[in-house]
Amino acid sequence: MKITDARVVVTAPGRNFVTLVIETEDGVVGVGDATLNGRELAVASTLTDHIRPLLIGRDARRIEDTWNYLYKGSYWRRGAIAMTAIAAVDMALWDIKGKIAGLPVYELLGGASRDGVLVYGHASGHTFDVLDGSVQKYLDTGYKAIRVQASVPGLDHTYGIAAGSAATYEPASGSLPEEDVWDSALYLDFAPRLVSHVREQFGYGVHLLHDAHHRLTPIEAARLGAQLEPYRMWWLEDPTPAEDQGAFRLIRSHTATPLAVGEIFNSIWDCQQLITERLIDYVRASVTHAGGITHLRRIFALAELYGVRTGSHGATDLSPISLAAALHIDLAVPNFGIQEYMPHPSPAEEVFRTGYRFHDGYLHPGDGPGLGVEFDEVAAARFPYVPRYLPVNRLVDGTVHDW
Ligand code: GCO
Ligand code: MG
Repeated sequence: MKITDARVVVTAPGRNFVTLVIETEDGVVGVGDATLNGRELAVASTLTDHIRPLLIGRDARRIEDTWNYLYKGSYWRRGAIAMTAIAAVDMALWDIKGKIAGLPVYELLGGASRDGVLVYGHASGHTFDVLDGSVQKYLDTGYKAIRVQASVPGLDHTYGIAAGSAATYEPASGSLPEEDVWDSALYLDFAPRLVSHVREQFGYGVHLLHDAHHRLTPIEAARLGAQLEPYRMWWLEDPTPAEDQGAFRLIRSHTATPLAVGEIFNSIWDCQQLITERLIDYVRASVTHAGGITHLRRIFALAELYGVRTGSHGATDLSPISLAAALHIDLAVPNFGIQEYMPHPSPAEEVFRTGYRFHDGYLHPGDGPGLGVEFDEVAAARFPYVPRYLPVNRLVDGTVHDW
């Protein structure tokens, strides 16, 4: 079954998404997500200028061979742009395979290991009052797990807080990134108060998560983890930048608060030490940024050997195709932990018609063949690309800081 076309569509229904559409000589069409927040056009060019010519004429059924051809064949390995491009091809080929078989992708991955995929929602607020309202909304909708973030008093702007009653926090449009000012001392005083407040208001019947967004030093992270222990978090996310995997030994030796890391990882090599030394509890690699279903499965299989569970990134910059692919994997793998879920901003649903469904705190990918997402290219053309950057973080004295 030869590939006859592979085209990239960049569209912004509510936010930017990059989608790869692969067509075959039999008329079966597969779709893959290639969105890399703030670097969308680089992945689009990699796919259009360098990968498309390699795909035309290849057998769409040879997923593993195509993955290795693109990964090993390019000589230059890994990196967010290359791995996101390979991921999009891989997702589209799994979509095609499911459609040929007439089966949802999770059936091809070994079938369902559970009835539904536990998800966590994002509650946030500029004040505790707004945060409480947001938590209550998620509880009323049936969520069993909630990430809690609030503006740090003393800082002008804290990343990850939705404006007003909005459910998402998208980067502002513009030709330059916004710049935030960060102060770890203010944050470290505030974060335990934030979580303690939520426990006082809502008790211990809901799982709580919190994201530190790579901003701490290892010893700061160790202290925060220890202070959060009484509140029995589901996880503390990205306490430090994880390029330094060994730093987690220090954090781990000081705290029993579970740790989740990996939304920016793009290969198994980024988390090899974290997993094999059991330095984390959840690996957050995503299907779009970590090489597609083929590679993410390998990361999760390695994690399974060491008792590390999955907790994939699922913010709105991962398109509905990515979320669908994640749900198929989540449903199938034995060591699933939790899936991040932020419903996509309107009008994404006009462009991506999804088959997944939310019920009582769980998502299910649906039982349609393939990934179960229909991509409407005519609708996509109505929403042209808008340049947007993720913000940049600086310390009070102007030093660029991790974020
Ligand atoms: C999360 C993330 C997001 C990312 C964003 C980057 O845990 O959901 O940290 O807020 O920053 O997805 O593109
Ligand atoms: Mg995060």
